Amino acid sequence: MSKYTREYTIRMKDIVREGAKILRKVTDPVPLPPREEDVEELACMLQYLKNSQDEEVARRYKLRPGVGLSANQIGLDKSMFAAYYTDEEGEQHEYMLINPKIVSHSVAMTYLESGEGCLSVDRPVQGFVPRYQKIKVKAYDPQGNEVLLSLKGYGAIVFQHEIDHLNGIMFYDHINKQNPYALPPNVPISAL
Ligand code: UDB
Ligand code: ZN
Repeated sequence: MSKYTREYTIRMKDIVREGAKILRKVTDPVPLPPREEDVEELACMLQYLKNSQDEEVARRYKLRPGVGLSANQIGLDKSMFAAYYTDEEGEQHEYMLINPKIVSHSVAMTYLESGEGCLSVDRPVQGFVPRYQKIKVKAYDPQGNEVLLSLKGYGAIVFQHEIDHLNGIMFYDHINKQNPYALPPNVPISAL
């Protein structure tokens, strides 16, 4: 039995911070169908996100409210992430995804007006993080079934942030080094 059973509550102390090597390597693919242990870990990751967005629970356990969490952020070298967020239309979404890959994306880009942060980064980082406005993602669900998802806007930003983690990429790698508020030229890009 792994450390991350259904009973196991992920806390801030379990979240790996920048500087750790595991955040800079490409994570290993998860063999399919996933083992029960992998699925339990994913469920714990999703539960962290739900707990962290519940004001009472977040206060009691001092959780930073999160919308996405990748397995390497809790020290697991596995290609999987959980996401839990409300989109710009007010729809709530939750995902537990294994071996996700972006299979296509729009030319148009977007970025969060307020910039991005990261549960693994304990300092503010200024600047715009350009992301594709729309993406199609191929992944596997906890049952081991292939899923093809279309994301746009905020959901697309969350997925790109998490899929980057699984490839050892941090959000600030995308910020322009000369001017953190510069945006890619010759590309349609609008703020979110
Ligand atoms: C986050 N949270 O979870 F609109 F309830 C960020 C942090 C870094 C600020 C904790 C976040 O955006 N929370 C949020 C936003 C809302 C409503 C709400 C909670 N992440 C996830 C992360 O670090 N994953 O690895 C960073 C986001 C920046 C862009 C997408 C992911
Ligand atoms: Zn992050």
